[in-house]
Amino acid sequence: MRRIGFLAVAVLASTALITPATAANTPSTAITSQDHCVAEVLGQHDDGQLELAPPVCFPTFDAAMRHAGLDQPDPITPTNVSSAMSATSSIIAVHYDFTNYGGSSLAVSGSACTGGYINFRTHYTSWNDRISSTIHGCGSKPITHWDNAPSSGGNCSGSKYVAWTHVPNLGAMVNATSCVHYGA
Ligand SMILES: [Ca+2]
Repeated sequence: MRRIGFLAVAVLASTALITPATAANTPSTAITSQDHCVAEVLGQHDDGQLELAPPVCFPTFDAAMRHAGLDQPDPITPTNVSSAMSATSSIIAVHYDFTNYGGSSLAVSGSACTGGYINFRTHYTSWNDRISSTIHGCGSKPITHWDNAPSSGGNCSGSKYVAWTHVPNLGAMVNATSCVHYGA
């Protein structure tokens, strides 16, 4: 009986040694899944839908902002980017995966705030029902986060959060925004 008991302990000990190594390897995949992308606006259709270039993504927020045309401060961070944006018109909004400007980001670049919209159910769909906070780059015009939009394409609808400035927490629209108007 004593020998069986010793074997059982030995098996448990070896399992305990293996488990942390496996767990330590797993998160590296999760870490690289955070990315910072720029959505360049190529034009605006008659109904307001923004025509977007394919996403260009970077592992760091600073690299994404420099791609979008900002050159200071150094480094550009999710919390200091608002001051850099106010000195340029290249970025009209930065959306974030988490509240308080955390996690992955999506910068909308190269457009004026004239009421154009992105339907995230048909464009940049990895961001549908995901935005939790937004840096506002439309000056005195609003950026409106909407709950719904047609999955077949078309304009925003449903409940909305009208943002006149930066929003660290979209409240009821956290992980619910499916469509955004820029400048309306
Ligand atoms: Ca939604």
